[in-house]
Order: sequence, then structure tokens, then C-alpha cells
Amino acid sequence: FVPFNWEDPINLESQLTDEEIAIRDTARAFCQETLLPRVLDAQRTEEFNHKTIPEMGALGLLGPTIEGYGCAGVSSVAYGLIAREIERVDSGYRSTASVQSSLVMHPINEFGSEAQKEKYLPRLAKGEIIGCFGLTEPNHGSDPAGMETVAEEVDGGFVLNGAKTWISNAPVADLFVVWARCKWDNKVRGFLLEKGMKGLSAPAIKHKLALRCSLTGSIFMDSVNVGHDALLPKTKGLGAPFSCLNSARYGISWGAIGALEDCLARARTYALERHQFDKPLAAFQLVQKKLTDAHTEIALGLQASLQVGRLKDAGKYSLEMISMVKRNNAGKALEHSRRLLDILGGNACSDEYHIGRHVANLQVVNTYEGTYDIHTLILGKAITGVQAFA
Ligand code: TGC
Ligand code: FAD
Repeated sequence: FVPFNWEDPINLESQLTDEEIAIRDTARAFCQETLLPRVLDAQRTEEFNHKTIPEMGALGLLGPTIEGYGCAGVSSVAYGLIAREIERVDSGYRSTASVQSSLVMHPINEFGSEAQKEKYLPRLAKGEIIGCFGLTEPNHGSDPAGMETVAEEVDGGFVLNGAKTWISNAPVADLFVVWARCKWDNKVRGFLLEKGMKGLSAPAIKHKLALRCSLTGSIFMDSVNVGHDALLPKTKGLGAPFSCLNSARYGISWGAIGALEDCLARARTYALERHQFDKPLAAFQLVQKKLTDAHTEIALGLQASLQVGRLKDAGKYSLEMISMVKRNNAGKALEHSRRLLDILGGNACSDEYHIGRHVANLQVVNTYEGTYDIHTLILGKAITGVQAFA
């Protein structure tokens, strides 16, 4: 036997390439040395730090799987490892980054013209500009097919009207990837809008209970006129926005476990240091069970995401695999972070112990990018062949 390493119980490390380990270590150092010292202030003030995105860009952490255009062109596993390190600090920081990478850079790379790629991708990769992704609407969250935002063709381009809500990065976005139903053929397409366009506004949603380190807002489009070059030419139908979600959901499956790993490490330290009944809390069986349950789910969750990442890179993955790891890992992270919070006793109330912040964030992580129950139904349909959404 080899000695058991509780921090890497089934030896994930042995399954990573040298390049993936180097990227993970770079991301970890940045997150622990730069993001972690800022997190409490960001949590308390809800203020967005404009340095964060350029700092991530300088390290090659944005759009990292894209080839060319100033992007790193690394594996999906490396992308997952980055998400895990960022979310180990805070889900909001991971949201800011994953929207930029998976929901803004990915659609431009997949569905954009060469001119759009050259215009936006290098600047997005460096973090010189920030993007957002507007799919959810006030009346249509889990069911984007009902969207009311419309695009109409006019002389010289299009006019967009509608509203989006709960959009990460929107209040500080320079670039808006917005999805609209096109009046001429009733199909959903993507459009690239830029900050400052007449009729476009993106007010912040303030006083959130979670994800306070990332900004969230609405997008209002009141007869926004754009040229033909604003249309993402290869988009036609809901498959386009849904394909962006695949990439983001996959990253979230790693990130959510990163947050749970931070909860476990903090709860373990606390349980070893805090004494009651003349013993460390860690000596009580009920406390050990909480640690053990979380620990096992972390190991299994990471292993599942690694396998899906390898299949994704080999072009052998299916959408349902991504639903499975997003649903499982976000759900398990929420459930077990909540149980680990108990170990802190009254100190659970203090933000300086961090676990409560993760618990609040993980409620949102379990909701966005398809709720836990929506992914249940995606998998239920795959298992039975019967669609149960509507
Ligand atoms: P359905 O009829 O099943 O599909 C319509 C078309 O889309 C295709 N498709 C997909 N393509 C690629 N990837 C996927 N995952 C796909 N899922 C479906 C499908 O093949 C079909 O194509 P075609 O060519 O036949 O037309 O669509 P439906 O309307 O019945 O939808 C089903 C459902 C419930 C699964 C879907 O609406 C859904 O996923 N709802 C959840 C919405 C959601 O996840 N929103 C996320 C918004 S973005 C966000 O939350 C960002 S959070 C910030 C952060 O990431 O940190
Ligand atoms: P609803 O769809 O109203 O669902 C409410 C409840 O009903 C859920 O429990 C759901 O599971 C359940 N439900 C719905 N339909 C069914 C059904 N058929 N069967 C069983 N149960 C069902 N969106 C973006 O487009 N871009 C972003 O950047 C973005 N960032 C976000 C950031 C934050 C902080 C938050 C909170 C949300 C963000 N979202 C974003 C929106 C997010 O994707 C939606 O909140 C999510 O998809 C759920 O939609 P909803 O809130 O309208 O809930």
C-alpha cells in the first residue's frame, strides 16, 4: 500500500498531464495569493474589482481551451482545474471567469465570423474587455424557448427589443451576447451588442444574498439598432445558446467541488483546533462522519468530471454526461457544505470562517446553468425516452 493522502484520496494528480498540473498550480497560486485576500471585502461591499479580469487574462485563464486569437489552447481538463481553483475561493469569481470564457468567447469562436473573432477574442482573452451572456428573461428562466426578446430585420441591420434578467457581468460588460427570437423565421439567434449603444442599458441587481463577489444585472433593449455585423452568423435555433451552456456547466462541475474542498479543509482545521468536553471536535464520531461524507463526494465528483473532460477532449461526450456531473457536483457541494457548516457552531454566523459564504453561493450554483431539477429531467428523458418538462 501507499500512504493515504486525504487531500487527494484517489490520486487525481496521477491522471493529469504535466501541463495540466502546471496550469493548476499557476491558477492556485493566483487564487490563493491574490483573490483570497480580497474576498471578504468583495463579499461585504458587493464592489466589483476591475483588476480581476485583466489579472486572469495575463495568466491565460480566460478562454483557455480556444486555439489561436491569443488564447492558450489547453485541454478541457485544464479548464476544469482552473474553475476548481477559482471557486475554491468564491463561486462569484468563477462565475465572472466562466461567463467570459464559456458564454462569451465560446459562442464567438463557435458561431462568429472571422472578423468578429479577430475583433473580440484577443481583447476578451487579455481581459481588456468584459462580456456577458443574456439568455434568461423575467418570464423565461428554465424554459428559454418561450423567450420574448425579438430581433427584426431593418435597412442596414436589425432592431432588438426585450429584457433579460439575472445576467452575470452585465453591469460592467463592454460586450453583450444576447439571444433573440428573429421575427422573419421565428428562430433564436445570437447578437453582439456593445456598451453605449442607444437603447441598451444594464442596471445592477443589488443586495444579493449570494454571489456577491460577481456583479449581476438586467439587460434592457429598447429598439437597439445594430448592423448586420452584429449577428452571430452560424446561430440558428436554441441549440446554439444551449451548446454554450454545455461548456459552462462542465466547468461548474469542477468549480462546485472546489468550493466544497475549501469547506472541508476549513471544517477539518476547525474541528482539530476547537475543543469541547475536553476533546477536539475532530474526536467525535458524528463530526468525523460529516467530514468523511464530504470527502468521499469530493473524490467521486472530481473523478467523474475528469472522465467527462477526457471524453469531451476526445469528442466522445454526450450532453447528458454534462448534466450528470453538473447536477451531481453542484447538488453534493450544496448538501455537504451545509453539513460542514454545522461544525463551526456559532462561528458559522461569521463571514471570517468562509463556509457560510460558500453555502449561500452554492444555492445559486445549484440553480443557474439549469436547476438541479431541470438536469434531473434531462437525465430522466435520456433514461426513459419520455420528456417530462412540459
Ligand atoms: P429541446 O427541444 O430539448 O432542444 C432545442 C434544440 O436545442 C438542442 N439542445 C442542445 N444542443 C446543445 N447542447 C445542449 N445541451 C442542448 N440541449 C438541447 C436540441 O437538440 C434541439 O436542437 P434542434 O436542432 O432539434 O432544434 O429544447 P427545450 O426547449 O425542450 O429545452 C429543454 C431544456 C429544459 C433542457 C432547456 O430549456 C434547458 O436546458 N433549460 C435550462 C436553461 C438554462 O440552463 N439557462 C442557463 C442560463 S445561463 C446561466 O445561467 C449563466 S450562470 C453564470 C455562470 O455560468 O457562472
Ligand atoms: P424558474 O425557471 O422559474 O424555476 C423555478 C423553480 O421551478 C426551480 O426550482 C425549477 O427547478 C422549477 N421548475 C421549472 N420548470 C420545471 C419543470 N418543468 N419541472 C419541474 N420543476 C421545474 N442567466 C443568464 O442567461 N445569464 C447569466 O449570466 C446568468 N447569471 C446568473 C447569476 C445569478 C446570480 C443567478 C441567480 C442567475 C443567473 N442566471 C443567468 C439565470 C439562471 O440561469 C436562472 O435563474 C435559472 O435558469 C432558473 O430560471 P428561473 O430563475 O427563472 O427559475
